Amino acid sequence: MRAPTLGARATGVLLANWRGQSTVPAADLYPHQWSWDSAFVALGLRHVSARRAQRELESLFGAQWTDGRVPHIVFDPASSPRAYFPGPDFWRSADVTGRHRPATSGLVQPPVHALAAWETFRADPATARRRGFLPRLYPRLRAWHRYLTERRDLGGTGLVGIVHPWESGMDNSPAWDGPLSRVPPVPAREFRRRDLDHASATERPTDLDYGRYVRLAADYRDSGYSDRPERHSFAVEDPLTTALLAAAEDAMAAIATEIGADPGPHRREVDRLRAALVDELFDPATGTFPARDVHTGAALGYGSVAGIVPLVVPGLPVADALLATATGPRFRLAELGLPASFDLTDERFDTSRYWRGPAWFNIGWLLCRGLREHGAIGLAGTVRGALLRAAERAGFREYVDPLSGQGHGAKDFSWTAAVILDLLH
Ligand code: 2M8
Repeated sequence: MRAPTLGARATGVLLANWRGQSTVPAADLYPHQWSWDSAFVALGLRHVSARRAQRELESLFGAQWTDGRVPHIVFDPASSPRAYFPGPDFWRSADVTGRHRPATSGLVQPPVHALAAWETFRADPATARRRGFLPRLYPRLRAWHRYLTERRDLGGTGLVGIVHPWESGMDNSPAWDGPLSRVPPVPAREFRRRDLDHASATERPTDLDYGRYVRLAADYRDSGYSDRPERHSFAVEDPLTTALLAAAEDAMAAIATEIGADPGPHRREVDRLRAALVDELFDPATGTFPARDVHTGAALGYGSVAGIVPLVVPGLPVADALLATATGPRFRLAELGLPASFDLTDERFDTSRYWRGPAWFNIGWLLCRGLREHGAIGLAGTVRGALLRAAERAGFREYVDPLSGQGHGAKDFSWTAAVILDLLH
């Protein structure tokens, strides 16, 4: 018998991680629904079952708060409350939402959802139209984006801000070391990490990082999830979140056109967000978009790959500078194909510790899209080929060493399988 193809194996992972209404990122390490994971999952799942991909996004938006926020975790009541820390008892979302089911966290994650919704629609317009997929999701997506632009403009500059490293999706990126160092950690004895039951401590954030994550999340919860910047010891204007919102607004223009709404406001949002990014964050000297600390004004993380992901924004006027950064010594993208999550030449670069260097498949997918968007077709092909080869060799790992391709983190990781499946189509 012939070995199953890469595509068949990717499909197998998505089927195994499906929980009836949504997909878990990884069975043991992440046994609930995560916000941006679901968006990437939908991008792959649409090739397996367009209906299931639609459900993935609908179930996530079913947990949306009345203020518009889409929580970063939606807890699966079928999974033990102790399977993941911090679990539902920590976040106490019902105190704010008044709803006990579903229990959620109160943080958010990068807004890739409208883009995923549009791509999901395109995979099977007939089923989507029959189910009223886009007309039902559109007002929810609008409320989500409004939450980000109104409540999360923490610096008053038009950029989108985050109040916790978990919101960046790139939890322990060296970019956050500075602002995080000001946060008094909760002592490690006061909480029990569950991630270390399933993953090697050398590949995860440290206990000190976790103590600070817990402090920030507890303070946010205790403030009733208030978004006033002075309430937050960690407040950062984030290029990844802002760029993905711009790309999402571009998708919203397409969605609006499809359902007979006015695409104009969405196009203007793309223009506004693009201008805010370029005017406020772009650094010509380093050819990248560093994040910015709202409290000190300091530029953070010139080395984060988040600074080149704004290539996904259509019509970005500084795309050439980002391309030069991507292919220069700090990322060596043309040579490696795999996108390091942090500057290879920085002393904090680490080949195997989570978001401090390893290459991630969702970031690779976003870069492929952004490179194509700006005409760098050859480089997009190089990245695609490297991602496929890495998955072929290492399996659907959570992340890989960008230099050797060796796999790390969770196995059978959903978004890895999903974006690989999408890249095969
Ligand atoms: C990681 O983050 C969670 C917290 O949200 C964790 O470490 O427990 C990050 O890689 C994040 O980007 C991802 O969405 C999540 C689930 O895959 O795991």
